[in-house]
Amino acid sequence: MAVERTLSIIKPDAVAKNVIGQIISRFEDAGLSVVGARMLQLTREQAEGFYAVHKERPFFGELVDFMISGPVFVQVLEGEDAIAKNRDLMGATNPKEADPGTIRADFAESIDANAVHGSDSAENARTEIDFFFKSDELCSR
Ligand code: RTP
Ligand code: MG
Repeated sequence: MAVERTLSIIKPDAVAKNVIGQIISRFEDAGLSVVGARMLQLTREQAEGFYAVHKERPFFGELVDFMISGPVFVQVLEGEDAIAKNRDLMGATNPKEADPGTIRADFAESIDANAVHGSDSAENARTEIDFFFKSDELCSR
């Protein structure tokens, strides 16, 4: 397994619930490290650009409205097999279908307000990390 980086977003619902720290602990306990992070309020243009791959989907409008409904916490996680490991820790997109003990099972309310985003491939991880961070804003251990 290779050391990888992946983009994680703690979405507005989880930020509003004040569980940023609890979610980061899940990542750290699984062997992932935060190598860059910041809190921001996405603009509509940023949210539309970030989720452009979904722009033809019926849920696109709701997804963008939700992602700009409050601040988000964006972070880059680094570690062995980080992309798949993050997806495993997140759980299924719909929290009702997420395995017990996953972040979405424990912190999410609905398929829209589902607590976290995680990159789903190495190529998308690179694109998504570059969307939010300059290289000198990321620091490996
Ligand atoms: P994410 O991109 O946020 O990490 O989530 P994901 O890979 O598990 O799911 P994806 O298919 O990429 O969808 C992105 C987000 O759109 C919302 N969604 N709503 N109503 C629906 O059928 C539906 N499907 C997806 C979710 O909030 C999902 O996280
Ligand atoms: Mg996705």
